[in-house]
Amino acid sequence: ERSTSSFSYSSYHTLDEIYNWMDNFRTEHSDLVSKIYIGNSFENRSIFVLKFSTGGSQRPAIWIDTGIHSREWITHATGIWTAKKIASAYGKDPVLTNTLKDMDIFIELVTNPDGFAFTHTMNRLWRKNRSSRPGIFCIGVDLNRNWKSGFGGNGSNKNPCSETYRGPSPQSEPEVAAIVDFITGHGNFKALISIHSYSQMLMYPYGHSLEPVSNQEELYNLAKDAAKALFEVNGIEYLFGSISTTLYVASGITVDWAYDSGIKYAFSFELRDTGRYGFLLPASQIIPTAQEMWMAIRTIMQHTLNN
Ligand code: ING
Ligand code: ZN
Repeated sequence: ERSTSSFSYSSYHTLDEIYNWMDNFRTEHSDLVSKIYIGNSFENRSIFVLKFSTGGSQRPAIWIDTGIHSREWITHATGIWTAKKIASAYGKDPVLTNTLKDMDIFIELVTNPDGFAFTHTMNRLWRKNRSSRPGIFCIGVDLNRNWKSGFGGNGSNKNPCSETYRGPSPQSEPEVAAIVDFITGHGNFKALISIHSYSQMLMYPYGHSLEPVSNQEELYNLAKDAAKALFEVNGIEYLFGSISTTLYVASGITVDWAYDSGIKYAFSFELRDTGRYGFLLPASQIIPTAQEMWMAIRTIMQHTLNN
């Protein structure tokens, strides 16, 4: 395909289709959008982020990642819809337009490309990446347990056969190291939003500890406002609070690393639903899920811009 006009935003897509869409998308919005290569996966697939920028250099930035767990297909789909929304709302929606006047937005749509390809060919419910190491018989590390903050703690597993296997060391996985290098090298990220499914929650650090973060009251109030904005779209309720108190203790996770790296607006979504379809959410729910998530993200963007 040579244009995004034939792309269905209400369907799930393969890796090749998404990568092809990214190329068309940045060509069609070359004034606003660029595609940045940030590294390779374990199986040597290229990893890209889309950058939305109206100029400047190293502007304060907002990060969004989707698909770190490959079976969570609704996250890639909402990420694509969100990218399209940003391009079409620029110049129309004052909140987004003001944000892009001063800040850049980065979206990593396929954070775990090897796992994602595997969900299309071999096992729809594959979660981890596809790394292997000599003498270890199970494949894959949980990319949401491989980060430095709290690495090895409760809610992560040292058994390579576990679904929450943390890997041999922090950032051992190229998919995590690519993000750490990019965000650290950039040096001016203010917000990070890491998208998962399912459970309908909006959460902030910490996951590895029950201890409240220093701006916990601010994050609580922001999550509350964002969940309200989300609810007003379709009447879908999202619980909110810290990860460890709302969901469970989990160590070595993306948002704890972001927070401890100085990114004070670090959030993780668990998108629809609450378990009826779970990871196999019908494609008919992609657009409503994305529309409601957008209003929450917009709330977080606005707060980040104003603080
Ligand atoms: N659940 C997440 C997991 O990695 C989570 C929960 C989200 C923990 C964000 C920490 C941060 O266990 C899913 N569905 O992946
Ligand atoms: Zn997940």
